[in-house]
Amino acid sequence: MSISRLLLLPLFALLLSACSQEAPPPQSLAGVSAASDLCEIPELALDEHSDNPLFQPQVQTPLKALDPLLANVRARQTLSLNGDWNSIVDQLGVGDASPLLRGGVGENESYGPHELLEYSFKGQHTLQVPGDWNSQQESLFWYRGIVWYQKEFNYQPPAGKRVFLYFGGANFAKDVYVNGKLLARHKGGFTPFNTEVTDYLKAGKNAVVVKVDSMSGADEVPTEYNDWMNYGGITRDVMLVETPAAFVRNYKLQLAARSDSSQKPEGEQRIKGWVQLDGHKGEQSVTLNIAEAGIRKTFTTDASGRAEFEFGAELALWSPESPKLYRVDWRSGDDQLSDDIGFRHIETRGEDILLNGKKIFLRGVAMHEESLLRHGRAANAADADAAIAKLKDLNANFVRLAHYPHNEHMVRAAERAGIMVWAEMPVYHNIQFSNPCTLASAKRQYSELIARDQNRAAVILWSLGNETPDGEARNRFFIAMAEHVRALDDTRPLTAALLGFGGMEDIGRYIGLLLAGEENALVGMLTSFEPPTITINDPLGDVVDVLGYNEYFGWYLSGILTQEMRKQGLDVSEDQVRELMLQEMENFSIVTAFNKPLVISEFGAGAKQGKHGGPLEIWSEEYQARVYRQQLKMLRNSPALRGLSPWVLKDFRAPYRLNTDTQNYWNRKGLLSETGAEKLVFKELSDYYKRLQNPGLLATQP
Ligand code: GCB
Repeated sequence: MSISRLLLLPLFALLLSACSQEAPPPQSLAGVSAASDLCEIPELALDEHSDNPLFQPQVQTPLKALDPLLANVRARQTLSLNGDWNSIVDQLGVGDASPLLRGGVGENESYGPHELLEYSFKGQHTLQVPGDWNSQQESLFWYRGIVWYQKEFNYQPPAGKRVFLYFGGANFAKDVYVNGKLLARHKGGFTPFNTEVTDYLKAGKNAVVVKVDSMSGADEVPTEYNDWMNYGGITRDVMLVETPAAFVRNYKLQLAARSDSSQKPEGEQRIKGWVQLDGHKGEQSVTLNIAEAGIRKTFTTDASGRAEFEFGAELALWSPESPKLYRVDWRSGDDQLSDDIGFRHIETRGEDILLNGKKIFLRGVAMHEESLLRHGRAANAADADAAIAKLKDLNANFVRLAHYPHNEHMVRAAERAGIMVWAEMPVYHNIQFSNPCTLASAKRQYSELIARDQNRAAVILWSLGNETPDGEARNRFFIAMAEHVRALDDTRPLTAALLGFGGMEDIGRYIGLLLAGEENALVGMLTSFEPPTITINDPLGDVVDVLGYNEYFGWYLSGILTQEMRKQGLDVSEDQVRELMLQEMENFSIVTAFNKPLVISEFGAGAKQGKHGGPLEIWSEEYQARVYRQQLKMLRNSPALRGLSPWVLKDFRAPYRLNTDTQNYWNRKGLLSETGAEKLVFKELSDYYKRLQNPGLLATQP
């Protein structure tokens, strides 16, 4: 083929087209926020059954809206509803209504020997809560749809107290019935919610029924089309939470952003925040006690129960080296609530990330919420401890909790262990960026996450999304999201994992010319060129504070380039391209069009643990380790680099991965196998991070 054709390789048209099925036409930003209420209209039951006389669709409307989230529920008096729940699989979605279902499964009717009722929880089907159904029953492994859950329990409602039913998370849409009444509806698989049940519980036997639908829908966050298993079910803790009639519902207690306290004396730390009561009458006083720091303050709320405050304090600051937490006690009337809270500053300045005013380098890894102790979703403190132990073995100080909010056990364990956290919303690839309901859903889920984690010093970054294709609607969506998140929390930088194709064609040309030069001495002699520079220029970079960037030069790119070169008539083998890519990668550099810190939020390669082979053998542990070695050398050329979270800690379930020989529906890019066995690459990365810990090395120059 001619060199000139090679120079014009449209290499990334291929990749771009995969991501560019643009959503409906853009709307004005004003329309986007104003229309969000529309999304609260309950969905009608399925019309496709309307010609079936036995199925009478009913509009099921919850009796009330969800109550604002209760903070730190595990520090309160609770009754756990974890354990075995009865279950009914409802593949056709008929459980909501039919004359033979007498109002639907949620009503939890019982029947006598002469009555016909076409559902019952009395069969032998149970599911463990918390837990996903896919990994509990073989017959449910691939199931995506509706399962009804039922739990009966004895309870004596405590006199004078209020009771809330709290869910740590359940995937995806839920209708919650208490003693036959539909009380609450929630959408979103990874954030907590609660509903007050004081008036709906009785002394003695009570029942909670939850309809869980694991299908999210094209207009939701996330959609169905993701590179991870859509684990369905009540995947996190469920409990009843008891409170006094008036109580502390939530609070924010963190150091003020430094810019915010710039008027204050140099070096003084300032705690800034708010407390929100529930059930109070008029103004009310609230006391905050942080005994170890000698802090005792009394605030008076306004009539809505809210008090805002800011005051100076002398505190030992939280950091990975010293993850100091203070016992914090709130008191108001009959209520008392304690928490363990760390205080630290996190900010960016130019290309640096500063923790407590000092430059840091994030030595991390990305992980999905999968247990290291068994198959399926991670759900409890033991799962969190197992993950933290591995992060420590890796000499990491940072974790990207991809691609959605992980459970609270994990975030709190990270905080105790001094692991900094990147928290993320599942705005993944292409969602309906122009749809106001999609934006409303993303905003609401972010509000729920912030309401849960705003006091966690470990959380240093709020990520808005992952690999979203550039476009006007997408940009407006993220501007609105960023505004929303910053209004709720201005103390943490925002990030997102960006796509960036600036420079990719240069890589193609560079590798192509080297190959052509190997074949043709004249080309080799006449060609002189510089190794490529990849420029991150996604306009989303303007919106966020820290630039995440995902790249797979040592993995996908060589395969794509080979195909493209062959299409252009160049007779190359994938081996040749891979070898050259791996040799040359260390000369590439990644720069950004923004004066902001860069975190390589993903890079990686697949390997089947136990498979060994030569340095070019795909799926071998050796090849994966080689990709890491070359990647790490390459990253020395990136002046803005301030952290890494390679993909990914452990092999994870992914129906996307159809190579039944080596993948078998697992994404094999883990440093650990699906059972937690270390691959060669684990040591490669842990040794590298060990070297970075060495104070003799400049933290920002790997
Ligand atoms: C990515 C995605 C991640 C995938 C990964 C892969 O860029 O962000 O969700 O799992 O690549 O393995 O291809």
